Amino acid sequence: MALPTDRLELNVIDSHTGGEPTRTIIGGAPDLTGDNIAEQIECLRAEYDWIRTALTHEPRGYEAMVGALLLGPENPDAVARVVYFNNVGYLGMCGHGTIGVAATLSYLGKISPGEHLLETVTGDVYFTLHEDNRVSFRNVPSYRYKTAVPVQTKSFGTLTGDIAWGGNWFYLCADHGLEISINNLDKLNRCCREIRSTIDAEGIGGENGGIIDHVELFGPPRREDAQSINYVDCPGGEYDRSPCGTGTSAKIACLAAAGKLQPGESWGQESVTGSLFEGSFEWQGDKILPRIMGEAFVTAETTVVIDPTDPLTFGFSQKQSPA
Ligand code: PYC
Repeated sequence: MALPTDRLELNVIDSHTGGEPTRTIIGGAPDLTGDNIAEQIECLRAEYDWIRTALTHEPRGYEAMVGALLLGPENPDAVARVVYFNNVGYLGMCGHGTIGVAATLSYLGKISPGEHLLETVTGDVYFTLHEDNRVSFRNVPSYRYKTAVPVQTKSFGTLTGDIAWGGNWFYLCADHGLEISINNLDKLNRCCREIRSTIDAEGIGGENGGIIDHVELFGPPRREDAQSINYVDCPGGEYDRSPCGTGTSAKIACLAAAGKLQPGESWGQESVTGSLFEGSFEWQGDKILPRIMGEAFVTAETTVVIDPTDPLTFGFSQKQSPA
């Protein structure tokens, strides 16, 4: 990777979805080579990874930030192709990011209420911008892969959880015994770190060797309109401030597989910060098509200056990259 030697500007719109930030790049990014989105992501990773680090690390960003790079779509009916990234790498799908991108496109006057198509590396995602500015999206096919998988931890004993796909791979656990609360972040984080380290050490994975890079802990909700509260540990060691769109999809896939949620029935998923996603599903063969609804608000329009004379222009990280 060659770092830029000239001063550059990246135009971004920041938003938050239920507290979780999305930084959408709307200008200044270089053209990516590649015949498809997977090749374009490879080009971004190999040639321009400094864009990711500059935008999601201090001092120009912070590590909870999820980035979204908008590219021209292949399908003329799609509003954009989107690549999601975070403080340690590139994400398959991102639910809160999809809601954030929709709010950003609406803020820019590029879309009106109605249904729109986004291309992601995990497949096509249709989202609906509602009249009240809320956004729902139909996620990629999701499914429970394994049930009641035991994982030993040093501090929390042997836990059990399901493994499910919701656009990313999740280990979903409810028997951790911890309070899911913003006042308990250190223990929640430690529990997820220990689960991740056993999963990595024992080679526990998703289908076809898929890497489980998200851990989701559940508990009884505080909100009356929710059925569950979650704490979601993301690949870079940050927690999702929102209920996590792909995590809620994975949860709904597990509920559907267990016969605990019926098609069309609503599931209120509260986040550790108290925000809410509403989810439901329909069957597609033996998988589900989840529909997730949430809201996002634009927080800033920013020109990020990449100044090669600044020794910290490409950011510094306090987190370790996942395996
Ligand atoms: O909402 O799917 C999501 C997500 C993944 C990582 C952070 N948010």
